[in-house]
Amino acid sequence: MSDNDGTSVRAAFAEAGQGQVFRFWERLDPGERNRLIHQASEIDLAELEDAVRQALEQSESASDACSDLEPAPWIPLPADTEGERRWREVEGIGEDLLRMGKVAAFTVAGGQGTRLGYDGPKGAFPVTPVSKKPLFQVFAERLKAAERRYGKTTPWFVMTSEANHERTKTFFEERDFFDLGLDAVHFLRQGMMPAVLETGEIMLERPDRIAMNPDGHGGAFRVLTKSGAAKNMQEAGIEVITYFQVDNPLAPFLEPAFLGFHASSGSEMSSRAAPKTGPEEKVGVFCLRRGALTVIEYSDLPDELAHLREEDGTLIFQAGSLAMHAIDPVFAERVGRGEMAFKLPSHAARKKVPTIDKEGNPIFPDEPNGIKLETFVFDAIPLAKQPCVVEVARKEAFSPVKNTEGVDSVDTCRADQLRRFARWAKAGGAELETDETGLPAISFEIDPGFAFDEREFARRWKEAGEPAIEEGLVFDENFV
Ligand code: UD2
Repeated sequence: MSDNDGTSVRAAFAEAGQGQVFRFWERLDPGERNRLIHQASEIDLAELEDAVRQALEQSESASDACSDLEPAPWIPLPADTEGERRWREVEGIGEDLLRMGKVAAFTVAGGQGTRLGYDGPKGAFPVTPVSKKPLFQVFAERLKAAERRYGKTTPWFVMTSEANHERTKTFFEERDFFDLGLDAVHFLRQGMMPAVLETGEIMLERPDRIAMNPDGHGGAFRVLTKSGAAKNMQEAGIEVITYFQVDNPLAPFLEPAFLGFHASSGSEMSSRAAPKTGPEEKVGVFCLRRGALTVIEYSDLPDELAHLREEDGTLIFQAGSLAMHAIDPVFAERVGRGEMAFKLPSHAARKKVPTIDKEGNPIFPDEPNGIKLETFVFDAIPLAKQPCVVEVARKEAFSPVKNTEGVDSVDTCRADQLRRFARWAKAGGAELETDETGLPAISFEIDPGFAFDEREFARRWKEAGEPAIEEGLVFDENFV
């Protein structure tokens, strides 16, 4: 702030057509004025204007942008011995990266989780079927298991936002960082953007407060750069950032084969995909647009393209994005700096934004009344060299908790975890009753601390004397 009464900030806002931000100025007390000026001075008005213009143009031209799309090629799961050989080869490359400590994990956990209606950081949500371990613990245990297996600590970066940063940190502190060690976990608070009206005017949440929201998961690049984390990673010899969302307890973010494909193809950003469950599934789709690999979000993919099918019934645009990527830290830093050729586009999300009326009384709208401006991490893919897409078996890798009921809910996630445990147990030789969907008749749990994958489960279960699997049994780190 260059002046005590905020004159220059207010003048800059007035000049940018945003003078309404200070419309209650006369009735604010000195403390409120200070807070508002402080908040306003953190907004880059030129960047905001750019973002608004672009986001609004993009909403208008979304269908044009889809006029020349083709389905994207991907590396399929191994289907024959040659495929298996190739996967084993790249698996070795990925294992070497883990062994040499060249991998960092990155979780986006800055979202507001409104659909789940959970009051707390989403990563604190109890997710496992028996011991109700929170999502963060599941990931921490996978990191621990990798450390035991490869002998190197994989640093973990957790992206938070203003709304949940403190609570997320406290959650980890109270649980002693799940034994990962204080130095292995890093919290990065993502940036915020003001909410705007269709006219581009900044909205107020209170007479002395601008309505702000997290800048989208694309903010990952910016915070990695601004905080110096991307640079520190490079100095520490990190070559791959393995990116995943906090809502998916099955996320195979340390799977060596994927890391290996990424590293061996010279890719700056690689992604995982699985065939969509149907045209309506709410996941983005990998496409080629004028030859460039890109993700088209489900809401932007025209219905007629989403429903196109091959003769055998498979969807033509079938490569669903599961929001898992491998990213080169040098590339991340370049995107985070936001220079011309590496600038992520802004998207407009029309949402219910708590605001105030002309008199300053609070309004909690029933309908969308404002625009949140966000960038998306997958918009970096067309900016990357040699981006590649690698298939993953959905049942092993993807079951997000997003809703209280229905698809992607607490129940579907619980059932998918149980199906995975049952598959591993049966493959290892255990007797277990399951229904036609593979759901076991009993609830039990295999924690990452016990087994990292199916092969490890079989070995440890045998070593433990092939115990019978009963209701409520938890195979955890200490199980013998
Ligand atoms: C996302 C993808 C969708 C598909 C699906 C898979 C988008 C726009 N769509 O849908 O294509 O891959 O996931 O599950 O991403 N987050 C932040 N900061 C933010 C906003 C979000 O950290 O400012 C995190 C959030 O905590 C969550 C993740 O990003 O972990 C995804 O956000 P979402 O739940 O809004 O995305 P969704 O389910 O619409």
